Amino acid sequence: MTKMFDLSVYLVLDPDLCHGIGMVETTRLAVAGGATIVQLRDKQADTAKMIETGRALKAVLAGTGVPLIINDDVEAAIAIGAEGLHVGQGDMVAAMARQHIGTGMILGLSVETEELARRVDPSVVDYVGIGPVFATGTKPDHKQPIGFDGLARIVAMAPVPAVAIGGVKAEHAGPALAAGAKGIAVVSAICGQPDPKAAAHRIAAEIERARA
Ligand code: TZP
Ligand code: MG
Repeated sequence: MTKMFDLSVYLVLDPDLCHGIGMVETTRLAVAGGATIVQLRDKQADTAKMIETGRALKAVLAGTGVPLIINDDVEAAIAIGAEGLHVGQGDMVAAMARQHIGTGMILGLSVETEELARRVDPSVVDYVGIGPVFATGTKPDHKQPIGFDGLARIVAMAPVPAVAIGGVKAEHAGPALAAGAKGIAVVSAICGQPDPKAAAHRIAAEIERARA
């Protein structure tokens, strides 16, 4: 099965950072600016809340072609009819997640080391999120930052496309792509920004520039 997804401008939502205008409006604006994929990540929400928010996001994404990925909640991802699921190393193991969601949904996995990247099964996992590139306040429990050197080493071991995450801003699109990533995943570079559309557009433009 061919799964179409574009990791270029990967918006990861955070309910606290998005609280001003909310996750749904942030998503609408970010996609208007060029976000290519959106993840609902709400570590405090229960499944019912994830489903409620996810359905609202699905509605705002309808017709845009931008896939919705649900973080760490298989049941919600299925109930929402989301395009994908993302799991971390502490979450349900990827092979098990794949069994639950079936072959048609996108499955993303967070990897923090070369060894974890090497162990990724490309028949199970569609993409990896690699990081944190930099220290970030958005994920207080993050692992040791890897920098662009670490990113390049880990990307090289991964058998599937990779997106760089962790303290990444528009100006890091160039070095992230040079390290082999297909795009950058951002929370605070879009969520809570005064103009999320312009913020997403700036990232999209930097990605294009890096590819030119
Ligand atoms: N995983 C690794 S770092 C991170 C996640 C979810 C947070 C990234 O947030 P920001 O604001 O883009 O640094
Ligand atoms: Mg997790």
